[in-house]
Amino acid sequence: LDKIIQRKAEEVSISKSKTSVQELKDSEFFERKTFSLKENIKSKIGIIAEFKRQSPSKGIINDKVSPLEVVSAYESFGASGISILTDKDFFGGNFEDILSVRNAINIPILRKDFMIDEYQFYEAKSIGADVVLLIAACLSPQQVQEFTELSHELGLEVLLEIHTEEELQHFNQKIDLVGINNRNLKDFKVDLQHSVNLKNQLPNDVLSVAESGIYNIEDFNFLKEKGFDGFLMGEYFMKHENPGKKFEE
Ligand code: IGP
Repeated sequence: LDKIIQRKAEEVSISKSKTSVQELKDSEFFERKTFSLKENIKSKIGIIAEFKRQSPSKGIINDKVSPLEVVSAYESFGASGISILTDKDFFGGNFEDILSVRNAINIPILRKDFMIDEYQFYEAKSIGADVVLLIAACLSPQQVQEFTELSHELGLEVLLEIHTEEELQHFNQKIDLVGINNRNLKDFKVDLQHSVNLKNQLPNDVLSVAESGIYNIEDFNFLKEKGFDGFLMGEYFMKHENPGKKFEE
């Protein structure tokens, strides 16, 4: 994670030198009205289906399919929202993956990246994202608060990702959704019961999302029964030749 953050800081400083915040504000998508993931989690099945080509833990998952075909299928089979990785170096994503699908679907898109600088929130809005991920392990509670306020000014919702009890401190009332990562980003181990225990320490009225390592219907049903509102799933769909088809099943 430290390595990713370090690389991300370099990437952001390069982007800043190439494109100003004003130029981002001038983009076609900057003024658009965003879709609400909060609303869609409540009104639909709750699955946030992810487009992910590769990851540090799994290597290449699927590099044969296009974002447009995959996310259109996710939408048509009832996904509440879409998650798209925009990190290039570690996850093989890019902005084009969001830009190329934005006008084709009518459900919220989460820009999945490592957000460490204000600039990236303007960027997220300019490429057509509706929601951003804030990873507690990369940020101070103060930063989470500030980035949440900025996101709301831009019309973006915030999904705060936590994994440990200490990270509960990063929660504040303005946050839209709390994601509990079933996977430890340090050793990649998945522990669903750990997530349930953490969830039980959150205020009751907060929308919760179980993230990662949901590999079968039993996992999904277990988490649903324990009260999770949302389910962020990537590999389960992406490792199939036809990820949208997998969703349908
Ligand atoms: C999806 P999975 O195990 O279903 O492919 O996981 C998603 O939760 C995972 O990609 C993820 C992630 C992250 C990726 C969760 N938090 C933070 C990058 C950064």
